[in-house]
Amino acid sequence: MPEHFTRDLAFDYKKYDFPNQQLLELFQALLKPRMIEEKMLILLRQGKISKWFSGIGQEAISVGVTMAMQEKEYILPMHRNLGVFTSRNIPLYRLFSQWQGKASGFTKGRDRSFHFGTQEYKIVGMISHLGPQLGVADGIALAHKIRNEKQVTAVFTGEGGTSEGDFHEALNIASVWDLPVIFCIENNGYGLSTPTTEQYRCEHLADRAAGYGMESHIIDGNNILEVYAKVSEIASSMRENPRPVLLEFKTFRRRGHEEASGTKYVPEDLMQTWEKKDPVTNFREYLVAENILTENQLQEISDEISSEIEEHLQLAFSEAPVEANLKNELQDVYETAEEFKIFPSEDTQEIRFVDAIAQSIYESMQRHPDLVLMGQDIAEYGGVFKITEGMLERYGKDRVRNTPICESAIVSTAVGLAINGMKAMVEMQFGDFVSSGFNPIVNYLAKLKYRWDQSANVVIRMPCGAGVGAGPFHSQSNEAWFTKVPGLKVIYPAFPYDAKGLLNAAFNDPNPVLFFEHKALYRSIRQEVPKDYYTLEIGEAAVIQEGEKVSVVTYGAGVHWALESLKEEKMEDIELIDLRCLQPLDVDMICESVSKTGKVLILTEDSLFGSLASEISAIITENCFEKLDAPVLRVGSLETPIPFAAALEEQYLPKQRFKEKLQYLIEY
Ligand SMILES: Cc1ncc(C[n+]2csc(CCOP(=O)(O)OP(=O)(O)O)c2C)c(N)n1
Repeated sequence: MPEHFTRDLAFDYKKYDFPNQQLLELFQALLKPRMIEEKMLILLRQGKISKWFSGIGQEAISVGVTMAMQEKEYILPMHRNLGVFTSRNIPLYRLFSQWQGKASGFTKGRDRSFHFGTQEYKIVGMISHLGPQLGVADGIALAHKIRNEKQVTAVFTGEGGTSEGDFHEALNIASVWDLPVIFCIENNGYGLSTPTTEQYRCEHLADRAAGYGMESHIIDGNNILEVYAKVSEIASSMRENPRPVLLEFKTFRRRGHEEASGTKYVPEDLMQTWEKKDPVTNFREYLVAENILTENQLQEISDEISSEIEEHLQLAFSEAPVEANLKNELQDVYETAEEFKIFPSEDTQEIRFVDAIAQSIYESMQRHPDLVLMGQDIAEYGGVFKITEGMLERYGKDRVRNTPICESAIVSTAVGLAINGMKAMVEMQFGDFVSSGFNPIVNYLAKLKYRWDQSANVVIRMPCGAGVGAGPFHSQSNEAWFTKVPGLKVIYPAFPYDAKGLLNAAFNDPNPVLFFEHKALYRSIRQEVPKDYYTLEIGEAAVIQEGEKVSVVTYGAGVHWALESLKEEKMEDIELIDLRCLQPLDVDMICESVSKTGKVLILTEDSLFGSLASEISAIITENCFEKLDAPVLRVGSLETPIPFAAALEEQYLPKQRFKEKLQYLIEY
């Protein structure tokens, strides 16, 4: 017995029957993240690397799960899963450069630590918000399932993350849709400083699976062989019989939440208990005791890893820091859309706004066999506005999907579909409900391209707007929540022709697009629209009426209110601009018009404070000040929630105030 082998092992490794070579490979994979972390601790103390979330003592989970997966299968790790990255054989200098914010990393210095993904290694890293990636795993798995590829997807969360709504939503979707996702909970006792007793009240988190109608297993997360054996077996069975499985890995966080934050809230005896269960030492001692690993081999393996670490660290340290390049920063927020335009034919028919949208979806489903529609009640029922009626019969259940009521995880699922090579449309039942899916839109979707160069072809349709007596939660104009988030495109058409051409363009665009559809226009506005498929340019406004006296800049229902008022009040010579797209905004057309008329009124259905109208006003003041003959004026809804009763709603909306302000400007 070797000298250092001084105690009984914490695990019965013997019951697993793996060839020696495989055991050695597992050991090597297990040792690597440990040795990297030990080195990182030194560098951290020397101030040479930034913030670090230690996974010391938890490596068997990352390594065991990754080794049990096929290389082509996606893994979505968390902040303590270094072993996932090393087991996928990412060159260490790239990881080190990533942690130092250097160009050879994965985010060009734009994001830190493990906040990145890489298609090359089939890893999709976390965003700080923890929960959203569970839904992203659903989307990745859904794409595999639709393509019948027999692949599983593994996603990680800590036990703290299981308290987020995203956890519940993602597991529920995976269950309802039989998605082959391995949900891995690393239960390490603490979420930052919060112990499990203050995080949840069930005995085991695995017990929650029953509530989702899902299979679950509890696995000793410190026993590499148990992790590897069970996950291998479960993954093979899931490939043949697609279904989600919840795994709770019991383990312990032996270091502070982040290095330097300490562990003084953790009882000493707990630390000691778990130290004895260390996954690396126990496995090493077993292999040595069984003569599977000789002392010489152990030395060789350690030396090899050590010199790999040193060599790659030198590479990373010798790399120059990233330099700020304004052009690159700005151009990497959006994926460049391919030049793609299909001109409208002259064969037209008069249709309603709602029909134009339905036509676009129908034709786009035809053109893009990888486009998936998701939304509440959109399949058999056809959606609450009947826009997707008939799509299920035509395109089938795989591509036209009713969703549970879970906006957040459905947006995340759409992200996952896009990451795994498909296109997704999400219909918000009412645009108001987007608040429940806000996080993955503004944090995941919007930042993907900029962070790790991943485009996301996701269109979120937003039935919106007031004037239909629908009250505070079915009437909002919330476009300004999104126009200020770099990475999103925002389209808001006012006519059937634009709606069809722009929605078609949105499905072609590789960027996330929010597509606003005013409900009051659905069945009230008709227009001659080309029967065939065509696209319009995203980002071009339209002059609806030319004039010299005043420019009216508006969008959505505002265009129709303006047209009505101009007609009713016989206000002539007014230039009316329909923005059509709010992000990107056609600043040139706005400035051109204002330079010509010298007066401008910006009309929005939104409340004014912080609205797009305010932004446009600032743009005009900054760019066209010398051309102005009057103050830039805005008119919008009241600074109140949207009321239900007709008289209140009428007072809330800016229709009447628009006429008064326009008259004032004409006379100014
Ligand atoms: C939505 C959100 N809330 C809070 C935080 C801050 N935060 C980061 S990690 C963490 C603890 C996570 O605990 P757990 O999921 O158990 O993972 P562990 O760190 O233990 O591996 C907290 C509170 C966050 N990143 N995101």
